[in-house]
Amino acid sequence: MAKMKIYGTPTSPPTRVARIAAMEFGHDAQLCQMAWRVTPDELYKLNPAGRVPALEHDGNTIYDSRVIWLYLEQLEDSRPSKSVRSLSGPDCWREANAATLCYELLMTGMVIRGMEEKPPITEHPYLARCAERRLILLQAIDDMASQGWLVEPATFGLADAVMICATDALVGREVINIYDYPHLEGIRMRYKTRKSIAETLGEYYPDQKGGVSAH
Ligand SMILES: N[C@@H](CCC(=O)N[C@@H](CS)C(=O)NCC(=O)O)C(=O)O
Repeated sequence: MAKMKIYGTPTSPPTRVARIAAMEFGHDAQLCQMAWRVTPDELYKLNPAGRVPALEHDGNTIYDSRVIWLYLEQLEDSRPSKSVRSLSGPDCWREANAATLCYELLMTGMVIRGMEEKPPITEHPYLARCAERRLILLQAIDDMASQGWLVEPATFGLADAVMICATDALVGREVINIYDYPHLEGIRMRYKTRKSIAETLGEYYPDQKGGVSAH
């Protein structure tokens, strides 16, 4: 069988979520670099939405990191480590809400960054709306974390993965100070040594810096 492929970029947070999923479920996926600014047509052929990540496996092309996580979770030859929490079971909806808020946080970073590209749209009211949403989300997710979220501290799930990828991108681009969110920082620290988290971390160069100050 052909090797599993994930199309995306090393610093794309949702691409990282997909790569984390592959590692957590015991698959050796190849990252195929696909920059939407450089090769847009190639990407549209793969995913009509023109977004990364996309997963290629066994004749299937799956897009959207959340769906990729679900796909891999249900794959017959997936071998998750014991600590990987399933999205089914009693905590399913709590986990789903947590993951949704973490995805919303991830999207605020991308919208702000996209709107700040050249030519910049620095005055657009939606920019302020996203910056506001980001602050409220960070506070809400930090509060959830302080109450024993993410579902069960000893386990690792989609919500943790998305939170870590979203906040890594914000911290790496110096948009937020993570110490303002001590419970999130605690969870990030706990997972810093997790192989999938450590091995998928991209480098944020100064010219990639985007977003507006969170303060
Ligand atoms: N909901 C999607 C979001 C994917 C996404 O927006 N990826 C960004 C890269 S980080 C992208 O492809 N952007 C291209 C664009 O905005 O046109 C997922 O979770 O996979």
